[in-house]
This record gives sequence, C-alpha cells and structure tokens, in this order.
Amino acid sequence: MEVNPARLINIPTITDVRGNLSVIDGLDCIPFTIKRVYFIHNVPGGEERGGHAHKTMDQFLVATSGSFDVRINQPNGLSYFTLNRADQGLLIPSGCWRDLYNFSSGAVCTSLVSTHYDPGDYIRSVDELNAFWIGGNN
Ligand code: T46
Repeated sequence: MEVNPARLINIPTITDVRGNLSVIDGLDCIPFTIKRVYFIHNVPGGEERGGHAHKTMDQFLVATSGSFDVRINQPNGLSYFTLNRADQGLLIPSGCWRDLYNFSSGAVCTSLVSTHYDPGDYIRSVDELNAFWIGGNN
C-alpha cells in the first residue's frame, strides 16, 4: 500500500510587537479534518512515547513548548525530525511508525489527529507493520 511521507509543515504565523500567533484554520495548513486533540507533557527525562503506527489515522505534531525528537519508519526508510518551535509541525500520515524521544524539560507535544480514539487502529509490531505495507488495511 502507498504510505505518504512524513514532512514538516510551517504553520501560518502573524507576528507583531506583542509576539506571534500561529493558526491552523480548516484545511489551509494540514490536509485532514481535525477530530481529536491531545497533549503529551510532563515527560520524565529519558522516557519515550509512541512506538506504533496507525492504520487510518493522520496526525500533526507540534512542540508547543520545549523540544523533542521523532523517528519515523516508513517504506522508504527512517527519517529523523527535531520539533522545537510552535510555528512548525510534523505531518505523520497513516502507515508511518513513530517514536518520540529526547523530550526537553517542560516540553509539550500537541497532537492534532484525524480520527476519534480507537485502540483497533494501532499497529504495534514490526511484523504487523510490514504486513500492512504489503497488504493494506487488514
Ligand atoms: C501517538 C503518540 C504520539 C486515550 O484514552 N485516548 C486517547 O486519545 C489517547 C491518545 C490515549 N488514550 C489512552 C490510552 C493509554 O491508556 O492514554 C494512554 C496512553 O496512550 P499511549 O500509550 O497510546 O500514548 P503514546 O504517547 O505512546 O501515544 C500517543 C497516541 O496514542 C499515538 O496515537 O501517535 O501519542
């Protein structure tokens, strides 16, 4: 199955003497309708999050405070990203495995996603991921 590559997207930002305002409005910035928002915060030093892929869920991650790293495993190999600014995010399409690590003190990962929470949407093993890449949504 075709898996679209993860990529960084700049969030439109309005700047004046009072600071910056970054806005995600409809489909102007990210290519899916947002159905759920969650935040990962207070991550203890050395802890990792993620460690899975999703069958259908598309995701947009923003470091709204602090920084963290993301490793993406997709059919064309591994990609590495550092998220450390509130005016840029990482689009992670369905079928991409993500590992989040190296969280700074005070980091907040804001996650905008295309589906409601569904434990059945998770791919939790590399074998399952490879089968998904070959066979699609099984
Ligand atoms: C992802 C990474 C970046 C809920 O009840 N509702 C929710 O919407 C979510 C996301 C989680 N949960 C429960 C399920 C677990 O009992 O919260 C607990 C922790 O979730 P999880 O272990 O999946 O957390 P992460 O940080 O490893 O993964 C999460 C998302 O699940 C995942 O989609 O891409 O953040």
